Amino acid sequence: MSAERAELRERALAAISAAREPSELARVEREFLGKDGALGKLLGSIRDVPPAERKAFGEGANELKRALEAALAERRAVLERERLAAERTDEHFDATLPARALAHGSLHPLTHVVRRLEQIFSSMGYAILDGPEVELDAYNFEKLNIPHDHPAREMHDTFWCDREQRLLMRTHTSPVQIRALEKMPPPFRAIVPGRCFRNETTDASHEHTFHQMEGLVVGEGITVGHLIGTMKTFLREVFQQELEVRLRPGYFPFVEPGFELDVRCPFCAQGCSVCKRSTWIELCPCGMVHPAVLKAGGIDSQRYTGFAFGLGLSRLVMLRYGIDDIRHLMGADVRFLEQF
Ligand code: FA5
Repeated sequence: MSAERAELRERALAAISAAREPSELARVEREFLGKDGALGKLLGSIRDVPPAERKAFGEGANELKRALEAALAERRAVLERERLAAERTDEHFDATLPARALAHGSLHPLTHVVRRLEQIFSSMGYAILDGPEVELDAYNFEKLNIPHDHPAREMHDTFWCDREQRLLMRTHTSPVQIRALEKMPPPFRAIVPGRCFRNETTDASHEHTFHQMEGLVVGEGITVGHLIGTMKTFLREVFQQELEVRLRPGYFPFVEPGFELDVRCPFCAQGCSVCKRSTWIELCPCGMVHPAVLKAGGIDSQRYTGFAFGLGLSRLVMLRYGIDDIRHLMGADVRFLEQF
């Protein structure tokens, strides 16, 4: 019997190491270890073994089974290694190719500009404030000296959230002026970068959602001179050159006097497409805080004065990076954003 087992072992091991394909190996496995395989037949012959030798016979058969299983596993691993090696030398595989670069995110141009402005104004002692985007009519209009029936409301095409509750999407960052006056005792300086919303038709220079940066300075003896000095300082920092500014009269119910501040075009001397050939660029509305606004914020308007400005941030970003259509800023086109 043991000679028969030895012969089976030899035959099976030879067949296993001769197998060149996993399918061939599977066939060898069936031939020797399968249900009707050679080893099964050998075990079936235990009936012909004298009872005294049956135990040894069974142990021998089991040992052979384990040996064949181990040889099969080893051969299977060898075939798998050979398959991988063959794949690696395949003509399409170039081990010298550099790995694909990871895609890095980039900051939005608005974020770049806001961060720079925050640095500049903080270095001048300004606090950076925030305010709600869903605002009360009282803060967006009433307390800013724009009562219910005031025609200036028509310039702010408003998205109403709830007309009964007088809740709206803020149309400018100026409501934070009142919130600051209510909370901060003068003297103080603050800027408020943030999103604003207007229900207007969009074009290359108008968006329904855009960014402004409010500025507010309140103290004793604040004058238009402080306003001009501040604007010139911040423009010098942003454009890295000394730029002339000019004030034209402008009307906003919450400032008196009110101005439009223009800046000399930083890109040309004789006129270009950015300044529409005028050499001046309209930068931001501003003015001296109206006494009615100071009063609405609980401030003594006899003692304190202040100036305020409302910088169109989206437009400053366009100017800074030479972007010709404001809709790129909120368009979420990655090809555009990746440039910054
Ligand atoms: C205001 O919003 C005033 N709150 C500004 C102000 C503040 C005046 C403090 C005086 C004192 P105006 O509606 O003009 O003003 O908007 C200010 C700036 O926001 C504009 O000059 C423009 O740059 C920008 N802006 C206004 N509407 C849009 C829009 N739809 N899309 C993009 N930018 C806009």
